[in-house]
Amino acid sequence: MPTVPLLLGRHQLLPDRPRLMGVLNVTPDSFSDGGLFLDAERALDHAWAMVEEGADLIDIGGESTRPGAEPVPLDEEIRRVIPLVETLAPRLPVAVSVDTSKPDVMAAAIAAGAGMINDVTGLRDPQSRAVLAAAPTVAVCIMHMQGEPRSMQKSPVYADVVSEIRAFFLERLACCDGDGIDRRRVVLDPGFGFGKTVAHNYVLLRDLPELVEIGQPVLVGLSRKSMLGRVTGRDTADRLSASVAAATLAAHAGAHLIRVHDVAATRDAMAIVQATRYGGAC
Ligand code: HH2
Repeated sequence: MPTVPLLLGRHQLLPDRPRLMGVLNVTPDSFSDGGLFLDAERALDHAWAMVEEGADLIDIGGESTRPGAEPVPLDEEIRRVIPLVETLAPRLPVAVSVDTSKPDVMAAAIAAGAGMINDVTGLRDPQSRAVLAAAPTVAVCIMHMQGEPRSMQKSPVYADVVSEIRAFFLERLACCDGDGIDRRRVVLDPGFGFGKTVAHNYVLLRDLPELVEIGQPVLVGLSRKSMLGRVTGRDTADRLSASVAAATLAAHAGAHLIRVHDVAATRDAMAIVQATRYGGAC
């Protein structure tokens, strides 16, 4: 497990307990909260509410990555995301992360005060790596995805999903080293639901400690995902218990950052993990 705090611009996160990343999607088409926060006032209120509920950082996304999603043009993504970052980053007591794969959005987000870039394409674009290399206090999440959102769920195939993702992470870390992105800024995410079958996702959740062993902070996003619906038979709006259960398993397996839509409900579960795994607060 990492021993140094994760630097996120003017904020930092100690690796002493599982941390919650609250999701704020300002999109019309996200799979579970699409259209809810398109109105700027509602988006701001929701960000503040998640902080009050215990979020340790807020992840703002302007482009849905659900299976089959269409890409969003650059100017539209900037229009959705950047004014919110400009308003929230200087005022919130926690860091703002921006969920984007476009280097121009990354650069604008960093200029507006974002402390973290969350790239579901794993910094595969050299221009994105150049943006991050020029921003040494900003953290970056490198997520694994097989294929791209439009087609990723068609027929994902792995010989061994855990060792292939582990190898991908090691290759990405070496690439960051080569491009001047300090490893201490890099968070790794196996990308639940991104080019994986339901069976792959559960193997990854079970064997998460093998990825935690790499020694980087690990982020997971399981909240409301279809892998939970497939096992429980529940629709997206009715996956709270399953989401909290999955977050608990991931945190107990050593994940440091848990990306969730339901901060309040997950926070108590994290306190139990903290007491069990990290010996905190008792
Ligand atoms: N999942 C989603 C989006 N971004 N980023 C990381 N690092 N890890 C994830 O698992 C992850 C992510 C999908 O969830 P959501 O944002 O709710 O939906 P959509 O992509 O439809 O906006």
